[in-house]
Amino acid sequence: MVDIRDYASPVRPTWCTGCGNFAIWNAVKKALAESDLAPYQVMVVSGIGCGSKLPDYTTVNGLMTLHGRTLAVATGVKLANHGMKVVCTHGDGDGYGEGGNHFISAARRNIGIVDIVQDNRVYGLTKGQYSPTSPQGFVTKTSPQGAIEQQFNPLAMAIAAGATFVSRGWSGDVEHLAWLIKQALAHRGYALVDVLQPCVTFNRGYSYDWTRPRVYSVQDEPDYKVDDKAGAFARSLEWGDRIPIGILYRSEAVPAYEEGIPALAAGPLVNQPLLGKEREYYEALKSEYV
Ligand SMILES: Cc1ncc(C[n+]2csc(CCOP(=O)(O)OP(=O)(O)O)c2C)c(N)n1
Ligand code: SF4
Ligand SMILES: [Mg+2]
Repeated sequence: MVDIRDYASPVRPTWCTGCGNFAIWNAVKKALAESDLAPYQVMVVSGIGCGSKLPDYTTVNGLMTLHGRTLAVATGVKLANHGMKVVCTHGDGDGYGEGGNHFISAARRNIGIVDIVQDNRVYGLTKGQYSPTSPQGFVTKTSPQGAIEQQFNPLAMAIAAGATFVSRGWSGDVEHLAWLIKQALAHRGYALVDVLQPCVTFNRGYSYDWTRPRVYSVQDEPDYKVDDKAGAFARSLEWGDRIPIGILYRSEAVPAYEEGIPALAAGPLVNQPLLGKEREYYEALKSEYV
């Protein structure tokens, strides 16, 4: 039986006191342990940003990549070893800004990745520039007259792009978030977990006190149909006094990308014998370095 302490690392986080990343970190570890996944069975891929430091603080296979390239690298990891649970933890700037095209591609491919986006609606690490999910009019040092662009809606985009698991959690409720991540881990294909996360240093507008009275779980709504795509899309547009969290959309009808690749039918690539040129290349490298 896996215990949450199996994921404990002696490395202490450098996040600001009160940062929502602490709750996300705890929810990730809790969900992995409760899914009975041992650290060696999981790869956590991140980018560059405050939230992207999560694998550093967790005893797990971890890979910090380039800003915006988290999903691209995670796709490679999944194809090299689809027996592994691949989890991404990265910010809204990383996932929806520079990584925006990878987000759409992962959703439409339905590749088996759990994509946890630490959505503080700001560039935290680089000290507070507006991000795609910042509201219009958001005043920062680089937008003194307020951000001009419209706020990006990741849930609506994910549904439109063909994602089969679209959800939102928030870092003020670790129990609910851990449950959500567990559901995402059990999903076949791409699973988005957008997490509303206060950045207490650079985005004070979205505080815990602002968010708490607004969020409600769609799973608590009578008659909510999680497989109703049009209904989920309509719900994803809700923002303001009422903000839906929970699993907005889930479909098990679409096979995962890795299930459709003939070369993977014989098992994960890492377990398959090397053939032809690849074998020669491997032998040459081995004789040089081993
Ligand atoms: C290719 C590249 N572009 C830009 C940067 C600069 N940069 C580093 S982190 C970051 C934004 C971080 O914001 P987000 O992804 O939302 O993460 P947060 O810090 O808010 O958790 C940027 C623009 C970089 N390091 N590399
Ligand atoms: S700057 Fe914001 S996101 Fe980064 S650690 Fe501090 S509170 Fe968290
Ligand atoms: Mg951010």
